[in-house]
Amino acid sequence: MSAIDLFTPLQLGPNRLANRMVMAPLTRNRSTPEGVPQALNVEYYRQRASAGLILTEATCIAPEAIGYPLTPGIWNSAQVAGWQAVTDAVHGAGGKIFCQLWHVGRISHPDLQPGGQLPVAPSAIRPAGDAFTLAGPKPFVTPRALSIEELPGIVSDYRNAARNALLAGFDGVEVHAANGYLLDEFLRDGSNHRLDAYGGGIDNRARLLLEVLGAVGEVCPPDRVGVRLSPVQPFNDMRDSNPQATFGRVVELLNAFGLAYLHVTEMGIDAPGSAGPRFDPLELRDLWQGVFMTNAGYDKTRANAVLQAGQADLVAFGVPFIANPDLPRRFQLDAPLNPADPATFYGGGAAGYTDYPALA
Ligand code: 8OZ
Repeated sequence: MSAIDLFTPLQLGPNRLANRMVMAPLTRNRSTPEGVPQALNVEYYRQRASAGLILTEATCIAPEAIGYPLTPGIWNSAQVAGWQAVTDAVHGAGGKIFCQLWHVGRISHPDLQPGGQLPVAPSAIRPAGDAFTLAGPKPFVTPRALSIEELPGIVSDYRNAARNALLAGFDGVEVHAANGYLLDEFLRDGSNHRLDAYGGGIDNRARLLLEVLGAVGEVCPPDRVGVRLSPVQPFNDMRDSNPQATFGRVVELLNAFGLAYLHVTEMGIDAPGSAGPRFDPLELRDLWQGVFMTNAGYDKTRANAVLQAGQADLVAFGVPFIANPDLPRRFQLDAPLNPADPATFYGGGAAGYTDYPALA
């Protein structure tokens, strides 16, 4: 047991976090059609600057990385300018903010791709389910397997996006390697059936992620880079035959990079019908030699308990930050929380986005 709680500051590389409460990355589908953050998005993030650290919504690294309408990007100068207004607002309010770098892989649709092309993936395996297109849900298509010659281009897109993130004033970046998107599709054996150096054994499946981190590290100091993993997240038709072994080895490999933190979401751990392979996130915590961020369904009591037990150093809160822009203050005062309205999570305007009230 320790005296650390959610309100104990944390030095994270060069960034001093005022508290241990992280705003989780939250897709809200309210950018312009060109993927540019706008004034409404600036206001949303500014309202939430009392989080110790804000992780942006997943942000596309290239036009091919897009899988949902109205999600932001960070590959061009208009997007960088849009994000600069966000980071200025958050910094002006005393906060810290990292940009989450995203390539959706197969979780897309030709309607959302440049030139109507097929989405790309490690292997040509169609996920069950529907893509969200501007015309509504449409069944996922079978993606095109990336050739080995194309992978340096993907790595380079991550490097470019990280460089742009720093140009836009972000305090760091989080590489999104979770939830069934491209990097996670490489990590897990349900979606990666490759026979080359990027498939098969775990070290091969982790190769693209490690190359991405190497490239991002060329333009952004590693102590300003985090990684998000989701070992048992079934979302997006994901599975792995042995998540404990896969992600244990991934974490061992990640130790070499001197990253700011490792972010592990426990989503899916008690999903109905997921009595699949055994998984204990604490084993990853023990293997990891740096700052450990946990996530998924925590409230104040459970979050303080894991911090005090040394089972995590940071806790990311998603839905509570949607509905409570001043969540740290509410936790500090034990004030009641606003309930969140799922009907306004994805898409729309200010309603359910910037109109949740702060305490008087
Ligand atoms: C919900 C809806 C759309 C995208 C993730 C980026 O799961 C997402 C996402 C979540 O990481």
